[in-house]
Amino acid sequence: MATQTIPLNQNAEVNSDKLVEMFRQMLLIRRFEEASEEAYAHGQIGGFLHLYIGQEAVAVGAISVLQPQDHIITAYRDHGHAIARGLDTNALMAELFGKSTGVSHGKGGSMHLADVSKHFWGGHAIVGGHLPTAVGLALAVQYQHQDAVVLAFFGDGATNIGLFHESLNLAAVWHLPIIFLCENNLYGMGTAVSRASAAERMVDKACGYHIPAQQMDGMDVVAVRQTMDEVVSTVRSGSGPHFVEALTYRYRGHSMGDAQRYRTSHEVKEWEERDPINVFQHILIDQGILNDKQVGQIIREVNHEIEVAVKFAEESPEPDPEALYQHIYVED
Ligand SMILES: Cc1ncc(C[n+]2csc(CCOP(=O)(O)OP(=O)(O)O)c2C)c(N)n1
Ligand SMILES: [Mg+2]
Repeated sequence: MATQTIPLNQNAEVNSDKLVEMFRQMLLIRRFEEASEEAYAHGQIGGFLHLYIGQEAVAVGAISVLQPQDHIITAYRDHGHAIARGLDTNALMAELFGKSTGVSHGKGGSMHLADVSKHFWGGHAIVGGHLPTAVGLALAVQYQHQDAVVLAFFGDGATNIGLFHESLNLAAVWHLPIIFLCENNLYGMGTAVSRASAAERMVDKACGYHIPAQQMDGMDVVAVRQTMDEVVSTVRSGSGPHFVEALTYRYRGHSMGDAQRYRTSHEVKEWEERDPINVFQHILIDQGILNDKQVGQIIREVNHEIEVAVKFAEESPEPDPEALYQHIYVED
């Protein structure tokens, strides 16, 4: 592999190893979700399953600039964030299958992936419900003088929830080290942003709280990394909260079984032409960072990792019925 760098800004460059790793992670997320889609169709996964396919560049680019001590929290479309944070794909797939070897012992499922050892605080099903928790994490960072920042992911729909506004307000009042990262994929379930939100640019909602805000191309992993590199450094140096809006798109329905009558297949196709993985693969090949053979090798390795994860999930035991009484709050 040729050693090359792609300039990000005056202070930061990404070397070829990092670029290849970001490519591998996006591919891993895509294959993980394609495999989970198949397992869902076979009845091996139950409940809700919200796929992140199309949005991979956001999680991978943003999380690539974090340090291990930084905190991440997200909503129910959480597979991509968990994989980008380095959670084990065996334990993640087992969680989707509801098995005891899952990251949440099979009790959380797709929407509640978490690993506290990696400062990955989940996976939350209530739209906007995790944002006060994100602010609480940032308050703890400030109070305990941790050398960390909090990165909170949420969708465009969450910005219409009261908790979102309370969270931005307190984060600004307390000058907390938090980055609000809104993934604007143009829809909240079957409702277009233009039909649900008075402000169509999510960044405009941060202005009322005097929080600096910017948009970025969420289909371009290098652009995401560049923006987030600057934002995370600023927040780490004590600037107070920042807001970033990633312009992105989900290729699949909101959840499994969505008939998608609210959008045309032409619209989906247009976004697929800007696919973050395909576009990045071409850039890496054009710049001589990878050749076709090396891309093939990465694809084989990723496919193998996912096959292993599915087998692990299939062969893992169901949780013991006794486990129903563990990890709950009880009063004697
Ligand atoms: C408080 C609350 N209201 C409604 C729902 C039902 N619901 C689940 S996902 C969703 C849409 C949210 O859209 P968005 O925030 O844009 O995230 P995306 O699904 O696009 O990633 C809704 C309304 C919920 N889970 N919680
Ligand atoms: Mg949305």
